[in-house]
Amino acid sequence: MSQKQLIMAIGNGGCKIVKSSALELDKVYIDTDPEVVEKYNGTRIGAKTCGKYSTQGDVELGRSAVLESAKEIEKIINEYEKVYIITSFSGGTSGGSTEEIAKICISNNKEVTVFAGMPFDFEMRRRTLMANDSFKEISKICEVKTVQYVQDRNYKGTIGNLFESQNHLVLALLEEYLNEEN
Ligand SMILES: Nc1nc2c(ncn2[C@@H]2O[C@H](COP(=O)(O)OP(=O)(O)OP(=O)(O)O)[C@@H](O)[C@H]2O)c(=O)[nH]1
Ligand SMILES: [Mg+2]
Repeated sequence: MSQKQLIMAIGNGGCKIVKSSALELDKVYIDTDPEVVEKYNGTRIGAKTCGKYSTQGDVELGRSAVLESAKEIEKIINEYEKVYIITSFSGGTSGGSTEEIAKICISNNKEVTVFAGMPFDFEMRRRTLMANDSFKEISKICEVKTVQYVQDRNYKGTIGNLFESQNHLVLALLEEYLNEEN
């Protein structure tokens, strides 16, 4: 593939997924949460919109954060032709910011595909509802591929192990996509 490609992690879950990827493509980490941004040496969006914290689950704040920081996003994507967004739906950043960033990519003539983990059964039902909404809305503007990790009822491992399993599945989806493209 001769096109310049960028992997963009969005939100806390997205950053964790991308951090575990061995793919040798350029990577950026984006979040509204200053702690996460520091940890991954990423870019903070929406500092005025969100203040000290992240969107704390507010999709509308996630959207506003991107509008506040649109210039930074445009600068980041400028040299690329294809953007692969990796996220984990159900947060305000993963849902609201992802949708607005995808719109910026499209209006700057970038190809954009979203790869997202969906919430686990043990999380609050509200998270599943929010994730489903984000999937529906973002699917209207670009391709969205999701991973729904189904837990075994007798699973005895830790939550950390479950997240890791889902991280691998999301990255496998991206790798499969890249192989098909090349
Ligand atoms: N696959 C995976 N998912 C994770 C991980 N950590 C958190 N998540 C999931 O990510 C989803 C979204 O939560 P966050 O990533 O914290 O939300 P956010 O996008 O940062 O948005 P805010 O609401 O602004 O904090 C939740 O359903 C979490 O279960 C992880 O390590 N791997
Ligand atoms: Mg967060």
